[in-house]
Order: sequence, then C-alpha cells, then structure tokens
Amino acid sequence: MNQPLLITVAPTGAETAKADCPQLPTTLEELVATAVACEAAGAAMIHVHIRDGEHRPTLDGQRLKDTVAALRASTSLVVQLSTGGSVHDPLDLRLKVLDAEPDSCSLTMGTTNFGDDVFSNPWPFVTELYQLSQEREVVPEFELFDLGQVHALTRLLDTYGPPYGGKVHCDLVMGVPGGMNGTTDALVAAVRDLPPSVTSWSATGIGRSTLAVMYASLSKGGHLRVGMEDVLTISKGVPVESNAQLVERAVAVGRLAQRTPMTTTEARELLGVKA
Ligand code: KMH
Ligand code: ZN
Repeated sequence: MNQPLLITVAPTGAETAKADCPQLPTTLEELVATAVACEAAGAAMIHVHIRDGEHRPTLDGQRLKDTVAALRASTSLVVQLSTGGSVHDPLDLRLKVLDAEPDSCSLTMGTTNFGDDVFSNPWPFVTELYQLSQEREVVPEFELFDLGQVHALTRLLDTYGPPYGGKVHCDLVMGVPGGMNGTTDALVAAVRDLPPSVTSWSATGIGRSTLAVMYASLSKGGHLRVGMEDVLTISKGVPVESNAQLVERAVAVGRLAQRTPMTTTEARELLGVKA
C-alpha cells in the first residue's frame, strides 16, 4: 500500500493583506474555524502565522500562546508555529516563538531573496534556533527555499545531531522569487540532495507553481503543503474561496495517486511529535 499522505495547511502567512483578501483567516476565531474545516477535509498539520487586532502580522507572545491553546482545544492537528514570521520581524522575536510551546516550528535553512525583500536567516540564527528546538522539545520542520539550503541542512545535522523526536522532516518551498524554481526538475534536484537522515518531506509551490509542485511531489513519494499562505487562486483568475477548498483539492489529487490522507495520529508518529 502507498504511504498515507501528510497534508499540511498554511492558511494565513504574513504577506497578504486582509483588505486584499477578506477570506484570509486573520482573527483567532477565523483561524480556529479554518483549522476545524481543514482537519475535517483531510489536513493533519497546520502551519500558523498570526495577525494582530488590525490584521497585521505579529509575533506577540501571548497571542501565540492563546492560538496554540485554541487550536489544541478545537482540533487534534499538529500545531506548527512559524518562526519565519514576516520579513520585517527581528531575529530575537522569532526565537521567542518557541516560548508558546508548539508541537512543531518552521526552521528555514538560510537567507533568501524574497520578492523585493530579504528573508534573513543567518547561520548563527539557524543554529541557535535549532538548539533551542532541541532543548524545548519542539520538532522542527526544515524549510528549504533553494539547493544551498539543502546542503546547509546536511551541515546542521552533522554538527548538532538529530532533532527532538528523532525524525527529520523538511518542506521544499518552491517558486518564491529569489528561491528555487517551482518545477519538477528543481524538485527532483532538491530531493536527490536531501541528507540520508531525512525521514519525510513535503513540498509546496507558490502561486502559479502550485499544481506542478503538487504533482511532482506526489510522483516522487513526497507529502503536500497547501494553503492561502502560498496561493490565492484555485485556477487562473479565480480566487480561492477557503483553505478547506485547497485541502479538498490536495486530498482529491492525492487519491488519484493512491495516497490516503494521513490522520493526525499518523502524522505525530511520522514527525516524532509528542502524542
Ligand atoms: N513569511 C516568510 C518571510 C516560515 O513560516 O517559516 C517566511 C515564511 C517561512 O513564511
Ligand atoms: Zn510560513
């Protein structure tokens, strides 16, 4: 039987303004309702960015804690907090995200040009965040925006040992202007170079690369991340109605590849997250 399919939903991100996309979940109530709908549709993990009272990206510690508690109260999804935040967030606040005690945290393996901005991840920050995740018993998801970051993951694991939980899960974030291209060829190159200790990987294609990356990932035996952090149209010129719609599409495409959506219990086992 084919391996069950881990579907991660990334519902909000830090880049899209609520004013431009009213269906983007930016309040806690909207985020929880989204999480419930996406779990019912087949997601097993949620990658969370939060917003303040004016819908702007924030890393406010109390809001992060409240968000983790609310998601745990209403779903059994694996809760992954973004430590990437927005391109404007300082590194010290990004480290403090772990104070909210999520199941998992994103951990980007290097600095990337990000459209007209720079998503800053200097090596000393990467190593400090990684060691903090080990200490705090938070499972990292290594975000890989280019091939150099795949190489950096090998260096990190060789130097600092395995993550908390003993599994190594990464996510290829493809098609960011400044990162690797969102194509099958780029995905094959990145997967070929993953360190042998990687136990699972997913991929997401930003914007118009979303379907190409989804098909390529399934074809190479990978998992999927979908959500309005990464894409805002369901087809050319047609806005996404909801995150659940994107999860439903991933489930449907996964089923064509004979991959059944993974349960949250299976996802915890796959990722080495506390039960
Ligand atoms: N918002 C981007 C600058 C992550 O969540 O760790 C970074 C990002 C990656 O979304
Ligand atoms: Zn993110």
